Amino acid sequence: MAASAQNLRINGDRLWDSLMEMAKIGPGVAGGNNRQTLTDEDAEGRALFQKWCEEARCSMGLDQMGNMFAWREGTDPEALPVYVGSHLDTQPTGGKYDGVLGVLGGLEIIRTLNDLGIKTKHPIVATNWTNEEGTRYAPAMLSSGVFAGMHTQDWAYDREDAEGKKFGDELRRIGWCGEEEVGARKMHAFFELHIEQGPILEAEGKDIGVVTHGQGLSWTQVTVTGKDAHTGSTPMPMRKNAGLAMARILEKVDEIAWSHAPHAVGAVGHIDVYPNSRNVIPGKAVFTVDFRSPDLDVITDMENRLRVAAEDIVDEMGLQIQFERVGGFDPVKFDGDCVAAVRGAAERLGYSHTDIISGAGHDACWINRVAPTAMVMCPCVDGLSHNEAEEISKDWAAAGADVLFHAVIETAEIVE
Ligand code: HGY
Ligand code: MN
Ligand code: MN
Repeated sequence: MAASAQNLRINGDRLWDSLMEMAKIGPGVAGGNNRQTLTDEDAEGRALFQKWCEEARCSMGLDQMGNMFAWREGTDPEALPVYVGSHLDTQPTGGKYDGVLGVLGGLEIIRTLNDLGIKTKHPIVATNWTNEEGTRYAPAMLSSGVFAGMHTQDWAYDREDAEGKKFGDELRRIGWCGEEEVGARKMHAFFELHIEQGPILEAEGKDIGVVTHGQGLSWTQVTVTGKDAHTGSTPMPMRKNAGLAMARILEKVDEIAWSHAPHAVGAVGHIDVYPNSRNVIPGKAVFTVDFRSPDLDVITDMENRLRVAAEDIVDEMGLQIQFERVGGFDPVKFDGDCVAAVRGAAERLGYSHTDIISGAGHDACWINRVAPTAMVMCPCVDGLSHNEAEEISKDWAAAGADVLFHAVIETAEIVE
């Protein structure tokens, strides 16, 4: 990269102000955000992102999964674009930065190039992927998954939320269903800036995570069926308690994950008990087991052992059980050249950095299957995320966006 470009920096104040402005949309109850996918709040956040992109003289593309693509022209009409983005949807008790930092970091690159009057050979496209979180509609990374050919659009449209509302209906209801075929776009490369959502970078005093790999994920929805009965008058030996069976299975999830420590994790975050009445023994329990590891064999072992343990538990209690795989992806190795561009940018800019494996899933994990892809991470306070108290520093946000900026313009090639 030309010496003149070495010192280019994004505008950290403008990035921070945009983060705080976006955070006002779909506020949580404790300082974070509840801007779940395909809600009116999501629609409002999309509109604000579109407004900012149009002010930055981008043209906005929208595909049939609601993925948003803000296009900044390059000088070579034949050159494939460099895409850069993440997601604007949040968890119900989400933070202000998970996903949003990556989308607005991409926009900040375009704003900075406009300020400096810099042209690039390849177009640059700031991107918002619909429903990364997978909280209202499983699985996570749904729309980047359709884009990468991992799910069909029909299957995605049929996904239902807890109230039985279908994804496709809700996307049309909020007015963000585009005409463009999903996945038709071809990319020169894709970069994603994301908070680490774990404690490593902060603990090691590093400003930048150079993400070489992403751990794999497995989501299995388990349904245990027993029998509703009176909690007072039903003798203990006669009970078919699905809630109790679930509790015993959750213990097994934890035990199995610990057996693969330190490179595996497991938990159950989604639990529904029916009829969920104080004086009715639950006749049904539905819950999702989330297993993760950088090693696919470990994930498969955890899935198999849990199934055997859960079947033993319900057999002994005289209950029934069903398993449904509702999400997952194999461990990911990001593109060597893109990872080198990230690492080189951190070194040139003088930011402390370390290679890291992403503990969380990201849209980049799917896009990596259809385009050269890499990620940049910044620390987050106490490694906390998927919690309204999620926090980063303004300096961390700027450092991450600076490294993203240099990796992107190196790949998009500045035209002198
Ligand atoms: O589940 C994940 O890892 C991501 O935050 N959706
Ligand atoms: Mn995220
Ligand atoms: Mn998240």
